[in-house]
Amino acid sequence: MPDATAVHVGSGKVREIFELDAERLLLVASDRISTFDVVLPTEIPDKGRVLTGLSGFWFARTRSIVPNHLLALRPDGRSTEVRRLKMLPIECVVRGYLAGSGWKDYLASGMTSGHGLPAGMRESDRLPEPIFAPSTKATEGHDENITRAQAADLVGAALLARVERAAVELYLFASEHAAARGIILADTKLEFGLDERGELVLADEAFTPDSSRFWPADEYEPGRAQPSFDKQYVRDYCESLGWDKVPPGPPLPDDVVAGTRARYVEAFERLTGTAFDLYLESPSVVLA
Ligand code: Q0Z
Repeated sequence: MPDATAVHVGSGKVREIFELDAERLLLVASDRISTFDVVLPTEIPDKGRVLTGLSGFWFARTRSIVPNHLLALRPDGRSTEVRRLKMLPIECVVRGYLAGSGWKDYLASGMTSGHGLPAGMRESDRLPEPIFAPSTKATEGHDENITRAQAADLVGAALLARVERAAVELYLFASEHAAARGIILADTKLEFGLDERGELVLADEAFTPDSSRFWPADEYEPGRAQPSFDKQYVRDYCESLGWDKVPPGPPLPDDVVAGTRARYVEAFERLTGTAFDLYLESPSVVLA
């Protein structure tokens, strides 16, 4: 629970945002899970702590690439105090593999986000180099891919160039770290803001399974959609029901909840090298 004085200022599908004072916000990650864009009625215990710990881990390790908004991780393991920034009006997707809307764009046009790609690529293939794919922030529904020219109209060409360099460098760092631990970080969505001095700052969450596609490297097989490291049991269960993917979503049985929790914890432990129980005792271990 946030302080009695914290004012709720926003909700995401699975997170809440509170105002602490003029300079600081509190981000709280719940245990809610969404699949096929629908939040399910059953929670995954500790999912919010896994995602908060992972973000903290990446923020601590990427500070020398770009400064970030993190001020403190609270003892509950699911709340972070952050600097309040002037957020840029674009989402910064970096794609290392051809999946999701990148794959759809490629099939339709041979391009994605204005980048021409080699002919004959298969679904889930690794891209020759990571692609910066900005999108607009939709208030509801899906973010819409935009070209770099459109993104430059929104934030200015000079700032966009800084953002692109930072986003690609961050992706390269995180994807190399993850690959060495058996997790393919296929793509990621980053958000940036400007601080009071006009410095570019990484905000929101960083390289969590909710903001990125995590694929198990040992099951990687291009030419098809890849299983999700974290949500595959949930998707398979939902598919087995023949649910139409229109809300409300189905409740999850205990074995699907337990299997999914175990996958989140496994991703946390592989990527951070820290036992999740240690994180629960002392969340700041991931910042060391
Ligand atoms: C992030 C979001 C969430 C709902 C605003 N450091 C910052 N400064 C200013 N604004 C934000 C941040 Cl992170 C900010 N969001 C996205 C997060 C719940 C929406 F936890 N919205």
